[in-house]
Amino acid sequence: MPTLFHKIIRREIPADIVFEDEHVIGFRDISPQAPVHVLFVPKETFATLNEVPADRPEVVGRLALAAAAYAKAQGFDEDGYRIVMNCNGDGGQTVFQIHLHLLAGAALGRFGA
Ligand code: DGP
Repeated sequence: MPTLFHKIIRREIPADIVFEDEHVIGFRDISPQAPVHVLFVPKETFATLNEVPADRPEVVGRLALAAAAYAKAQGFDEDGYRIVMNCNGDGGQTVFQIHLHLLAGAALGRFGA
């Protein structure tokens, strides 16, 4: 089932794309929760983290390392940043193509329920 994010990957709907390589695309979140809020999405389809097979850790690793590379390139590596992945309803996931949020550019508060 194609999601909004598949349409962004295929350039069928616009997005502010800030990162792309063979496996991952990164674009600004439409509803930013921090001064910098970028979503990193694999080009391969997985609805949630639950669907990533145990023998495919690179799917998640690539998202984390893409976020870290972008954060470093933007100068956020020393001050710091947050990466978050929501999974299913209680995790707050609303788009069912796996993605990692990168939040940066401000001191972020602790989070909880
Ligand atoms: P999540 O709740 O973890 O599934 O995060 C989905 C994020 O996707 C949410 O922060 C808002 C963002 N989003 C939803 N629709 C669009 C869109 O059309 N474009 C962009 N750039 N972001 C979107």
